[in-house]
Amino acid sequence: MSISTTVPAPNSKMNSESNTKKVMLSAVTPSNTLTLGNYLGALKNWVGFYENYDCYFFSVDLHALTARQDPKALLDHTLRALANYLAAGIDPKKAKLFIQSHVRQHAELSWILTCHAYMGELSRMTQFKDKSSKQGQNIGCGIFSYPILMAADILLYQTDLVPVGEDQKQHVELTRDLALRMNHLYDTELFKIPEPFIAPVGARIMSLQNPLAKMSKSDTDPNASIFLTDSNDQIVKKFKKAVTDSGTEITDDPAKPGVKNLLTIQSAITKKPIAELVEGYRGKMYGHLKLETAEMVVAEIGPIRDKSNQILSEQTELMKILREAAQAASVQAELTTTKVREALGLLSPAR
Ligand code: ATP
Ligand code: LTN
Repeated sequence: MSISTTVPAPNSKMNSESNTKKVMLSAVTPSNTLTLGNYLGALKNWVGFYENYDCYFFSVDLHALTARQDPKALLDHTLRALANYLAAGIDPKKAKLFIQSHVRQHAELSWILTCHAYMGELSRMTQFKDKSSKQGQNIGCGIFSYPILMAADILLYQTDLVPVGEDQKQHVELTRDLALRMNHLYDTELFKIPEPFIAPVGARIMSLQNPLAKMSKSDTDPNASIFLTDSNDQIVKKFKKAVTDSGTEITDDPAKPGVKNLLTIQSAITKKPIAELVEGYRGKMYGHLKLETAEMVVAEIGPIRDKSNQILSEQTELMKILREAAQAASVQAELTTTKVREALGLLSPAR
């Protein structure tokens, strides 16, 4: 499979047959407040090149149910994620921003795909292995079939490109396998075969407390992750406490994962190559690196936090955006599900 690490050339953004824009789609699970990892690995890339695509960006509330959620917190996180998308720079006139459960076809297609997926392929998903090992004896079925719902999200809209962080590559590969299987079984092009877009830098931001583990919004150590709700002071404090490595020299060395993580964060924000950043730190101490990284992060995500709070305080406008986008997304979703129902011998209901 070819993995895009550069944005496709402008002339490839059109579907040649229909002369319409290609489709870009992505989502974040509202299992907690979004982190700097979600921002640099996902959101920042969406913002970077969404304007030339027909875009679907949503908050996957049904995915969040794979772990027990406090209902009020789930609602807050679902809306805050969408406010973050807007605050990060996505124009709701140019992209559809909505809540997954508002488009019922996601759940419907997910069931149909479930009946075409294999236990073996799902048990090989590394995220399933990681997450199920933390759930003790009663492992939820949702955590097992989670990638199928993600495949439904993607395939419903005949998606071309899926910008995600490194950890989601395997799920997009499974999506491709399911799409190819269905197209072959029913001898018709039910689904487009999507490609992941993994940014060359920032696709895997590590925990500030354990630079060998991914920064994750469900990490129980509050100092491990920078949240998009953190105050400027909290951001600076967390970076000051960040685990670095033995030694004093600032180099791009796999044996210094803590230092490398801070350089990666800077590189993802400034777009400067890590080698150039390292040059600028010659003769400087880890303390400089931590403080300057904190300042860059404050400058990058501080305005997004403030704008998100403002959007959430005027919820009528947000609700209008979500309602209209869900209606528009439902039209495309229904076209795909009707095609699938016909191919499988399911009678579509009269509308
Ligand atoms: P959870 O802790 O609930 O599993 P998460 O923080 O891992 O959540 P997801 O909702 O699974 O985040 O991911 C949303 C998007 O952010 C995906 O595209 C994912 O690849 C990306 N992403 C998540 N964590 C990171 C990270 N540490 N670095 C870069 N990208 C990330
Ligand atoms: N599983 C993804 C979130 C997700 C997603 C999607 C990402 C759900 N549906 C569709 C891209 C496209 C995750 O990051 N945990």
